[in-house]
Amino acid sequence: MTLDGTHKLWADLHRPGISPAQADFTVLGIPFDGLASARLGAAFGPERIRFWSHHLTPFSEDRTRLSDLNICDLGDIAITEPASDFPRVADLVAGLPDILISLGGDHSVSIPIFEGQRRRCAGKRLGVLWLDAHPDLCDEFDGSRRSHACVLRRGLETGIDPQDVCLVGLRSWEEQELDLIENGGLHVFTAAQVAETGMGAVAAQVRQVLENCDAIHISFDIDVLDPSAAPGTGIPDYGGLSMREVLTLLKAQQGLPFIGLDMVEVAPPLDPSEATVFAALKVIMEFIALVKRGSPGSGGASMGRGGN
Ligand SMILES: [Mn+2]
Repeated sequence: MTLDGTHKLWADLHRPGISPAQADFTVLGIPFDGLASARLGAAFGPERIRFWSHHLTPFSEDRTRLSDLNICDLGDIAITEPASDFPRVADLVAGLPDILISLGGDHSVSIPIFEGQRRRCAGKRLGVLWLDAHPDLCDEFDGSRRSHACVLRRGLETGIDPQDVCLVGLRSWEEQELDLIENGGLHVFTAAQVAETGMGAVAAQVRQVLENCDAIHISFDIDVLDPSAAPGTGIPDYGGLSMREVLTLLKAQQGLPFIGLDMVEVAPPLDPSEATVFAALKVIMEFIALVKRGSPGSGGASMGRGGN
């Protein structure tokens, strides 16, 4: 056993010294939980996710070989004051040439990520796959318009068309969100619908929506999973998805033009087993493999140019 890792960072995929232009994926940590409304801890997500990435192998579960891919890990961007620091995140994302993998942080850090992705897809249709127990469609929450409960509302204000947004795994609501949920034109697939109709059917409907888009960003709140699988998150809500359902959903989207994945609300201090961190890593590594499988003949920095 090697306590400091049997592999290098990101299962050996991180290439020290390369730039995003030379990489297939750029990783950015945003260790900030100052806009979470309940239990803190998500600020420790990036460090623990990176730490345990040293113990993963460069393969997906279907044995897709990942070792010819290049990750540029830019490290963390510190958020002290969201009003002045969020724009730095947006600017960085807007200038990326490759696929973003961001590590939260509470979900509020995805507000500038949506802004950045929207900017780099100017004039194109940006689709969103939103996996979360919550729709985060509040206009204001806890006295802030940047709360982690307002993220998708702010995203829509950047010009993302509700018709290009699929929300999967929802099961918790605020009164102020209901009008947009019921009449806003978004594609809503609740956790209960997934249980009743099966993820295979839901995944096919999601694909029909996202196929119309020029670029796709996945926003992944770890609380979309059932708390029995991922308890280390600020506001656990039972009746959630299984990891297998999540993987079925992702696999059905192969070949779509992905430009990013944000992984948020992973709060390691709230789960001493750290299984929640491994859940996040499973999604990240399977996302990397999904992108590779969807880019025939890829490998190296030629793939993953969906949004540019
Ligand atoms: Mn959530």
